[in-house]
Amino acid sequence: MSISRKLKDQLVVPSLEQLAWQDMELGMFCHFGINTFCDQEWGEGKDAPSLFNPDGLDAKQWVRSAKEAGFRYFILTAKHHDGFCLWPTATTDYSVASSPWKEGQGDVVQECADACREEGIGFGIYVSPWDRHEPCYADPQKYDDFYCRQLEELLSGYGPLVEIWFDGAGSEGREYDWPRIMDLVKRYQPGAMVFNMGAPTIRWVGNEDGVAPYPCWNTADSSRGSMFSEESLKWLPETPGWVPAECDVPIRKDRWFWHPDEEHLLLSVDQLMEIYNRSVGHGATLLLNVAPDQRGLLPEADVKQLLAFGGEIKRRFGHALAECSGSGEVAQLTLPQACVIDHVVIMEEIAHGERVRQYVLEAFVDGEWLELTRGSAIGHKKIDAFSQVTADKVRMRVLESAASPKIKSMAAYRCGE
Ligand code: FUL
Repeated sequence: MSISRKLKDQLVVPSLEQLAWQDMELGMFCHFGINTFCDQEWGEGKDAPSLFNPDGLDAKQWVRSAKEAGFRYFILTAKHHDGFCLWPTATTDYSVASSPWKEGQGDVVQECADACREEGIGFGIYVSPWDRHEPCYADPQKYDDFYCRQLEELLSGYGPLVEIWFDGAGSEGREYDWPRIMDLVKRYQPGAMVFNMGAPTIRWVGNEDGVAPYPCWNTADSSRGSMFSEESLKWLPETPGWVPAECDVPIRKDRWFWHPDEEHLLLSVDQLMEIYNRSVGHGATLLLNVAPDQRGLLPEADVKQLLAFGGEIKRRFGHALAECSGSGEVAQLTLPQACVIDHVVIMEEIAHGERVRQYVLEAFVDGEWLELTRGSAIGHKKIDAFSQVTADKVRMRVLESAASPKIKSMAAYRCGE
């Protein structure tokens, strides 16, 4: 890498909106729609709106569950690939307005937006570009108009939005009018993150298992390899140099929508914690899907698991034994007395960029420094797990950095029994 390129890299920093988004760490994804009533994942757009009748729908239950589990934002599938719209759009009659639910007077997007505002968590929308119902999809220009009108309704009517989720599935080889779409986002929701297409401000991590590779750098230059499609290589020029990753995964293995009798697919709390450590713990954001059932409620078993997961995060990381912050090549904390520890969580001041490139973590045990582990990227957060040691002090020595390291926090924990 040439020196000038390296210097340029060092200067890449997040926008204020990206910083705020990365601080949220945990989002809940919510796949709900006509598929929920058809026991399917990818409807062809032929299922009758009369099937949609979630007569116990309570978006507050969805959002409250997310909030109680410690999630900070919530993303609803306003339109999945089947084209069925969860808001009463003027663009098509393939929507809730043609369903028996609330006699066609309901609006799921509005109910979610209201619930998020009441609970004080961020609201985002997923709007599939690929539309298997809409006849004009075959005509790119006409469909661009149609899709932009849909987006305009959503962007202008339900904000503020923290994220717009553009799903690349089904769109391989298809060009949409991204400059026009991005103009709409900028006009109505300038603070919203744009997921993975157009001029993205956040990126797909490259799998649907909820885990980020390590290292998972935030800079676009070092992350292109993990992008979803060829499309992302043709990003619009205004795509920023800082593009953090979001890790999406459903709480029921490989199932984004609800299906009957599949509680056995629920991930265990241990599996969810493994996912947490490899997403949030690798500096990325975790977007965990929990799908409402045909009543329009999150199933009790899923809520129980979600809350158990949130509880376990708090149990492990809610109380630090000691914490420090500061600038320079060494961050060191002193434990109140010799303590058993098994995790250290480090956060960089990413407002100043991703400065740490290599580090070693050490514990002062029986009068000498013992190496616990080594790492490269820290970024927003790095969770290091290691076998239990009884230590008086912990230090991180930065071995390589792009500029003087700025550590927002380094904290030691005992998570195991
Ligand atoms: C994929 C879609 O095809 C799935 O149905 C789901 O929406 C997932 C989040 O993204 O690309």
